[in-house]
Amino acid sequence: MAGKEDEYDYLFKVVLIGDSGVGKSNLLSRFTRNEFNLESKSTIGVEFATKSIQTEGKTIKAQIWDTAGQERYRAITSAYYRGAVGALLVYDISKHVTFENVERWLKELRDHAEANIVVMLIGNKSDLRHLRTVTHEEAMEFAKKHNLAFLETSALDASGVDSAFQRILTEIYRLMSRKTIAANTATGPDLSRGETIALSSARDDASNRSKSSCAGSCK
Ligand SMILES: Nc1nc2c(ncn2[C@@H]2O[C@H](COP(=O)(O)OP(=O)(O)O)[C@@H](O)[C@H]2O)c(=O)[nH]1
Ligand SMILES: [Mg+2]
Repeated sequence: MAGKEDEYDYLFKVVLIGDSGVGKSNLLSRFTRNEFNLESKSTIGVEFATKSIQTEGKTIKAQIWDTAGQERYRAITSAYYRGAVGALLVYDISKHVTFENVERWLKELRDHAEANIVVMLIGNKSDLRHLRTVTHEEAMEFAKKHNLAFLETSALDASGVDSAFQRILTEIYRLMSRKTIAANTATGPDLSRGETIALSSARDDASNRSKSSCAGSCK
């Protein structure tokens, strides 16, 4: 049934990446369900969750993909990145090694994701001030050098979480509308009526994957 919540102008696939334990699954549950879980469960079992936001007069439906713990073994498959237009690259401000590994995650993106994917660096667990090992300045400098947007968040106290998603989705939208204008002026199709572009395949892929990966194991 097509309810009101199913009406959107654009659907964007965004992936969560970063070391195990940095808070990816909790960022997703905080943003989409306003929930936080103190226990560390490496497998939460959702492949993705969705939430719609408004930006610049458009409704953007974000389809946010979470790993099921494969990052622990550096075994994320290319299907995870397929069709993704954004990535939140997460580290833990209280574990410096997770920040050091950001460089490896950027390489992973270069190898598996679309070249023009929008990447945002997220320093999560900002509530753990007393345990901080990655300074704001250090991360800011790194983000500048690599041309990434950067924000600190706390999935626990919810600070910065909505802003992070809002910012990456708005940036993706702006980038895409600039491209659409360029395509129109270069005899492209008329996309000014708010048609979804090129993401339907990602959507089909998503639902197929959900079905196949749930075969015999999901309740
Ligand atoms: N203090 C604090 N703990 C967090 C935060 N986000 C996640 N955690 C905890 O960190 C652990 C790992 O979180 P999880 O979301 O499973 O990380 P993932 O492996 O990256 O998906 C869990 O015990 C969470 O409760 C946060 O913002 N602040
Ligand atoms: Mg997780």
